[in-house]
Order: sequence, then structure tokens, then C-alpha cells
Amino acid sequence: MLKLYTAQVCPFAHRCRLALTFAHLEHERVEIDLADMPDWYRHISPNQKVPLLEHNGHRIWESAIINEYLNEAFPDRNLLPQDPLLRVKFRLAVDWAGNHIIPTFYQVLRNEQADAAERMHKAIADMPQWLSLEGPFWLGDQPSLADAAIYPWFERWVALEHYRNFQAEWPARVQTWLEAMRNHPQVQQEAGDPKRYVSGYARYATPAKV
Ligand SMILES: N[C@@H](CCC(=O)N[C@@H](CS)C(=O)NCC(=O)O)C(=O)O
Repeated sequence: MLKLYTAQVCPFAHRCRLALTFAHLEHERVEIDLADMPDWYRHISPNQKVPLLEHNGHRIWESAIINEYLNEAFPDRNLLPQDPLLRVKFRLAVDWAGNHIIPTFYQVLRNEQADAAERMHKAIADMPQWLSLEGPFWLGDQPSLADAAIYPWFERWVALEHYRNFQAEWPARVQTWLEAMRNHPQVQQEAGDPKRYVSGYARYATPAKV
């Protein structure tokens, strides 16, 4: 039995929701209120965060580790291609996004570093070299853990547009990827409400005055 503790607003939890859905894995979901995290959840969550996966009585946390576990525990679900070089491409892309797109997303949102927007424009311009040439998905013609790991921040881009008027100039290959993702039925199944992303990020974008 698989159970995912998740929160709709959380991009890290979104990674695991996408992986479970891409893999067609039957599971239960428990929505955790991050604004008022229940004590019972604090007791079971080793890092006090979502996502958390339970599988046959075992607990697994950290989104990237959960998705790696799903890939290894259910190898027939093709979450990653077999080709070792495509797996390298997956790891390099996730590493790159983790160093460039993801931290910069929050820096732009919080408006806390003068050069963050400029660095984000550069990361977007660099992005095509990390995607497969053929596409339309990150590693080829099927969505994989690479898409699951990186797309959640792009679905939340509306928050950067709303709070910072950040207008990205997507290179053609990135535009193709975004459209393929937005139109994919399983991605749509997991899609959040843009208005909820905007309201959910208000506390990051407009910190309380002290
Ligand atoms: N490195 C963690 C990050 C998870 C994370 O930061 N989750 C946030 C929500 S997006 C959280 O649960 N924060 C706890 C809180 O808001 O109290 C992962 O990849 O799973």
C-alpha cells in the first residue's frame, strides 16, 4: 500500500504526485495544511515537511529520493529510460535545475537579490542544452522523472508574473516542452489552480513587516 502525504501548493510534493501518476500507481493521498501543520504529522515526518511516502510500513522522505525509490521499487513502470546516457541526462538536468532554476525562483519571488531576475533569464536561455533534442518531453517522447522533477516550478511561474511581473522569453525548445506538459492528460490531472499558487505564495512574496 502506498500513501503520499502532500500539499497542493508544494512543488516538491508535486514532483511525487506526478511520478505516481505517470507510473499509474494506485495510492492514497493525505493533504497536509502547511499553514497549520498537524501535530500528528510532525510526529511521523522526519524532516517536518511534505512530501512523505509510506510504503508497506516504511517511510521515505525527500522528493528526489521518493521518486528514485518509486523508480527502483516499480521498475516496470518506465519512469526513466533504460539507456544509461539518458539517465545521466536526467541526473545532470535535475542537478542543474536544483542549482539554477529552483533557488533562483525563490530569490526572484522574494525580490531579495538584485541580480536574481537577470540570473533567471540566463538560466532560461541556457535551458535548451539540458533538454533532449527530439522532445517534446525532457528526455524524449514520453514524460519521465526529469519532467516530474522540474516542471512543478514552471506551473507556478504565475506567481513570478503576478508578484514580480517577471516575463520569461522561452526559447523554442522550452516552449515546446511547456506545451507538451500543459497538454498532457496526466499533467493536467495533477495541475493546481493558478489563483491558489498566487495566494499560496503571498507569504514568500510579501514578508510580514517587523
Ligand atoms: N528537500 C525537500 C523540500 C520539501 C519542502 O521544502 N517542503 C515544504 C513545502 S514546499 C514544507 O513542507 N515546508 C514545511 C512548512 O511549510 O512548515 C524535498 O525535496 O522533499
